[in-house]
Amino acid sequence: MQIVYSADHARQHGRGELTDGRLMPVVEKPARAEMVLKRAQEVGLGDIMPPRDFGREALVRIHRPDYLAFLEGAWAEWEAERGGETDCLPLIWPVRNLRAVCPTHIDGKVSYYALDAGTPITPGTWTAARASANVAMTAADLVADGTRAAFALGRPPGHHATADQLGGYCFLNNAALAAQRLLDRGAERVAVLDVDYHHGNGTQAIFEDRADVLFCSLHADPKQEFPYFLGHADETGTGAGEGYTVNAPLPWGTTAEAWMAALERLCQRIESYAPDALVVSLGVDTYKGDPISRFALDTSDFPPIGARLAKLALPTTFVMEGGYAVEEIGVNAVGVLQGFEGG
Ligand code: OKS
Ligand code: ZN
Repeated sequence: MQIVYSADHARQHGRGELTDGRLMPVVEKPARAEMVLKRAQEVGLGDIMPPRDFGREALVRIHRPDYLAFLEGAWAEWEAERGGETDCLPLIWPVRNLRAVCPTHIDGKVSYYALDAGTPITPGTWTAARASANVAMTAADLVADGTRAAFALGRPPGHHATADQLGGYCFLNNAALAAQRLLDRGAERVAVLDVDYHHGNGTQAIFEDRADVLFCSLHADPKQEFPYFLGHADETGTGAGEGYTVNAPLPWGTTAEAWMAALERLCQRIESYAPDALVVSLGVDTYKGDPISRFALDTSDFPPIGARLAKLALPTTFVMEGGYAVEEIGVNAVGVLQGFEGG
């Protein structure tokens, strides 16, 4: 399998995330991608190539121009106001009974453009996020060119990022950009299957009113788990997109057996949609040892996931999302891809 990778991911290294009432070391850190790369090399998964730069015109296919301008300039504004000692994090949101009018001061702006306080903007965020997006779009291009499958080995992840908001460690929606790239390269219908432990609220929001992208996700029930405010089973799409969003929320403690049964249902929906290509938001935070998650999949459960996806017989772009058990992330993520190639 062709692998796309950029060392620029390491430019995103937050100093802290607000979690459990404390500023804690970030879990979404450079070692994650390095461990996946190391494992891919160990098992000879495939050739590794750098991304090409798709530029701003590709990003505005999915993201709002004012959001991109914010992301590009946020660190400089923060540094000018606060010095460079701390990461840029929000503290107030335009929630119920407030108005979502974008402020001019960086404190207000970051709150307007963020959906949580766990996603630090750092000196390298803009560089790293663009590299991750370019990795995803390069992988999609390979698939558009006729490659059976490609793996976008990037971070920061993307599936929580919306057209105009960062959050859940995500800035640019890499999977959405990959799907859009496939459409722009001639696909008529693309399915996005999100197997990360968390609901891909950003991807769903981006495509909810469209029928040219089927969004399917299995994830921890938002009644119990981040991102809490999207990902329920009754969200089925809006307007022209009605019927093209499918959510399978699962309870804490979900085992491989129940998880695979849910995957089977989503795969059947994808088969009936008959897309031209598949994008997989590949998170392995479903692993039982994940430090922030509560599903019970074991390392041996990951290859069968890839094998089932291979049976869809679709040109497939895998885009790396979550997974925070750093010691096992390589074996688990590459395990899915090995299962795909063997299946
Ligand atoms: C805050 C928890 C934030 C969870 C972010 C989830 C990131 C992720 N302590 N998304 O797929 O893995
Ligand atoms: Zn996740």
